[in-house]
Amino acid sequence: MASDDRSNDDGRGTGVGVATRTRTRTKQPQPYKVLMLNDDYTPMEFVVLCLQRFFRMSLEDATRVMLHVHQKGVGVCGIFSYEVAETKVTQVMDFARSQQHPLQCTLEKA
Ligand code: TYC
Repeated sequence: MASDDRSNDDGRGTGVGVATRTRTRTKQPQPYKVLMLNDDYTPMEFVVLCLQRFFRMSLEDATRVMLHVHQKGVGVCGIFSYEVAETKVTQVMDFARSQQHPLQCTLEKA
């Protein structure tokens, strides 16, 4: 019917409509936490640099997260899709290994 707001009739009397309805039951991607683990050897400055470089943290936020990990043993760097989380873990681990630091970074379901 022409007066129905939900009609997709093109209004030009052609009887032609456009299919605009789409399914809304899409699934959100499962989020993943990237975790930084404490160790006794990696310099604090290096951890702060990683948090700034790979997680785009300010110096203040990076220092706060690094100290949390240093004191509690583990801390969250951020929450991402699986693909992004895995990329961040690889970037941190590759950089740490290249500088011969034993820093460990991992991911888990949020
Ligand atoms: N515990 C390290 C030190 O005393 C610092 C450190 C912090 C290492 C956080 C790893 O994820 C880490 N030098």
